[in-house]
Amino acid sequence: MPTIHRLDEVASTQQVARALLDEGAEHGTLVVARRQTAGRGRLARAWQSGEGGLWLSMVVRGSLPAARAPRLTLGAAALTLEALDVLGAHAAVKWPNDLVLPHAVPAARLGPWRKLGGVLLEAVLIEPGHLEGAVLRSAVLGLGLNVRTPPGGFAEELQDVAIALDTAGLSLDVDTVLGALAAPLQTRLLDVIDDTVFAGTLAFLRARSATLGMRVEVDGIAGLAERLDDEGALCVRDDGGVLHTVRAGDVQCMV
Ligand code: BT5
Repeated sequence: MPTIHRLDEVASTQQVARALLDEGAEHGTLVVARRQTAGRGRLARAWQSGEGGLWLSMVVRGSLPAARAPRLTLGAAALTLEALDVLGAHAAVKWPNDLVLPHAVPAARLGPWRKLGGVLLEAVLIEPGHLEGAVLRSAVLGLGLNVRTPPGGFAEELQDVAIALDTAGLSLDVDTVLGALAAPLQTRLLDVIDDTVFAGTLAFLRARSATLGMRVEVDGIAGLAERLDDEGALCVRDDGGVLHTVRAGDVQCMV
């Protein structure tokens, strides 16, 4: 199995994994840190990552059309749900990259959900293509999961956003969660390049979606999150009946 680098404190495991990738690390090399001082989400948003969470990044080497790169985010989310199922936590995916747990009190943006974790895919090498289009050759896949609520609770701005597995009654340590997730990510993530495997991933995600059937706002479009298309894009029907296909974005669930 590829190496798992366990570190104490880093700025971001994404940076460390990127450096390892640049040095030639093989696909599946994992970096895990107990704490991050500059953990990040998409669009340079901050990711709070004190002790008590699983903060990991994986070196990804493969070959898939760049337009299909979102498959990796969706595939990682599905593998995470499967691993959590085995541990006894039944999470859902808020399209495209949020892992969420249900919550009794509706909140702005998340509706009846709270964020347990998130997936972050950062492409490293995309080769321009000719007939077939650009090809993704390498990337760093990040995953953050709140396992235990930080002592004193989450930061003020995450009060109505974040949740940890312990709140759902699961008292696990971070290593147990890593143990359930590492091998599936290392050995199965790239399977989604295969159309048949990805169709299965999508079927699973449709059944475990926190988004489908909800009233949402995404990319300035408000409407009903109707379905995921064959590439995992979100199809939203606006109030005028027009169907919009959204390939990436931030979904706000209406309360
Ligand atoms: C994500 O971004 O959800 C992807 C998060 C990926 C974090 C991992 S940890 C290991 C690796 N190393 C890194 O530096 N990053 C990856 P996004 O969809 O943009 O969501 C970011 C938003 O989530 C923030 O703006 C906050 O609202 C919220 N947030 C921040 N920290 C959180 C936490 N610990 N738990 C729940 N929500 C959080």
